[in-house]
Amino acid sequence: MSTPFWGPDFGQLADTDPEIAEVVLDELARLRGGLQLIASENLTSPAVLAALGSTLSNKYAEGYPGRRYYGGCEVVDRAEEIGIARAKELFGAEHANLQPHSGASANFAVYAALLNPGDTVLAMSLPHGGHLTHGSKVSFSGKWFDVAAYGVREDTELIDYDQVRELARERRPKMIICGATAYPRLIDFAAFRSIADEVGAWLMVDAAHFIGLVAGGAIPSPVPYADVVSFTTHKVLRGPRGGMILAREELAARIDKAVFPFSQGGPLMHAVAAKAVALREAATPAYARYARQVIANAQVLSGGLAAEGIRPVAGGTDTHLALLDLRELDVSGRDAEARCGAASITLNKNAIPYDPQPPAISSGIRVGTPAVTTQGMGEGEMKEIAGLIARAVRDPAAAAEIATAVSALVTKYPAYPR
Ligand code: DSN
Repeated sequence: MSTPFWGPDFGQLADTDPEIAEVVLDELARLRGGLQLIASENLTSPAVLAALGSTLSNKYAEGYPGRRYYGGCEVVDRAEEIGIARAKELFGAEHANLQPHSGASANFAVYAALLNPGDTVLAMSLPHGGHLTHGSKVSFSGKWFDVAAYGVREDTELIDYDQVRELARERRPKMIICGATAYPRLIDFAAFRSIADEVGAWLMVDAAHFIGLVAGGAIPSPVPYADVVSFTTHKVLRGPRGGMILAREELAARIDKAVFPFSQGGPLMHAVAAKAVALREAATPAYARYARQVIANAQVLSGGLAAEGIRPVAGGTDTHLALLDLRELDVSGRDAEARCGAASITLNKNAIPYDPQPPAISSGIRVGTPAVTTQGMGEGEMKEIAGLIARAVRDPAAAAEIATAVSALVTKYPAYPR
């Protein structure tokens, strides 16, 4: 490098703004001090953080590489071109757009590219594991589009593909969405493709939760089946907070125009560069091992909780997350989340399919292994964690004792080792 890197300097932050410096340090201490089991979170690498905390944040770069509305974009163009090339290669995609600020922004752009307000969309219902942007009335998707919702079968808790086909025949959606936030099993993309083809619908796969497992070759890819694949970059994929869209070449211009200028302004070029870094990391053999270990860990954690009398929804997991039904224990998801929090275990309450409780209380919890696997934990630690979760949920009085055991674990497998 011809010039010195002007990167994150914590001393300057501490001098300029001690209040925010304290927040940053406290959050690092929180990450290091407990178990992070939120299935949609991970611990991104120092290299990704360095790109995020760089001077690329300064640049206005509306448009795309070589076609910008501002001068001086020749350097940031390189970051986006490198990132696009890496995304296309890693996922075998014909087109990639790295500019969406988030998963919701990416999904908004896909709707904008392929649909008009009032068009019909068929997507998984939120209470059965879908996402707000898949047709919830409180999001643009449910307010501006006509949404038909499929779910999981009550007996198997697996996606009811017969229901998907029947609803598609009856409602003739213009777009079908698959992908979920709380579905632990693999999705049959070929079945969705066949249903979409039968009714002439676009197939959008929201791969936010599992794209990191796809990147590591640990589960099948939706790319050969979908017209468009949207995702966030910060979950298993372990990149910066943000979104991305992959598409067939014939949809490239529509997707790009829907991101900018239709729904976003200037791209966050520091985030685009950080996404490129994450894609490079995800193309390594070490990352492929990581992705496989994330699943192995989730399976042991889910099995360990089952052995403790906590029922895994859908009988277990093929992915990075498990959804647990707490009704046998007579503890709500809300109380379980609080009890685990008191024991330094961070996880979230979650609706289970056919949940008798409202979402703010819920009957389940969701656990995921991306972060603890990044910390180097394996199956042995997952067995121990299953026991700690079960005890924390059952016995609020044991919180301090459990927190001591958690502290021993995270001292051995630290987040962001010093
Ligand atoms: N908030 C994410 C999750 O936790 O699954 C989805 O957007």
